[in-house]
Amino acid sequence: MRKLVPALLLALVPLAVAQERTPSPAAAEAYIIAPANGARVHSPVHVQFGLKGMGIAPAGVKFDNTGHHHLLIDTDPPADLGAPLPATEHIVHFGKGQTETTLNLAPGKHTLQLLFADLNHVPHNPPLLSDKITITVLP
Ligand SMILES: [Cu+2]
Repeated sequence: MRKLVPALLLALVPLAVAQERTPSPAAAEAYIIAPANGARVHSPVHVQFGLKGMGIAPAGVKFDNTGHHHLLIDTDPPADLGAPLPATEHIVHFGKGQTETTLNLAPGKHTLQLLFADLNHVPHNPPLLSDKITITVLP
């Protein structure tokens, strides 16, 4: 009986650990087209999303080498990129396949960063994470 327990645990561990992350092509890249890093802008702020080496598909739609954009606003990427991204006011999903948005931001400094993710909102492996930009919203 004693031997059975570790055997069962070993059998279950791979199921619990195996996060299926969608692979991304080596040259794929997400980047912010606009605004430019360091830009001084007025709200509402128009943000344009750039993507190289992959395509856009709506959330929930399985198609090779695709995903949808997520905009990280005033936050760092989650520590665990193997889990679905939460939807919060700081992590905005563009699950319809949008490639731009308009943000209402309070005056002051803000950071923006793009994180591309698959149909299940899980970042690819390796992840497509843009440079983080800082902008200043003028009063
Ligand atoms: Cu998403």
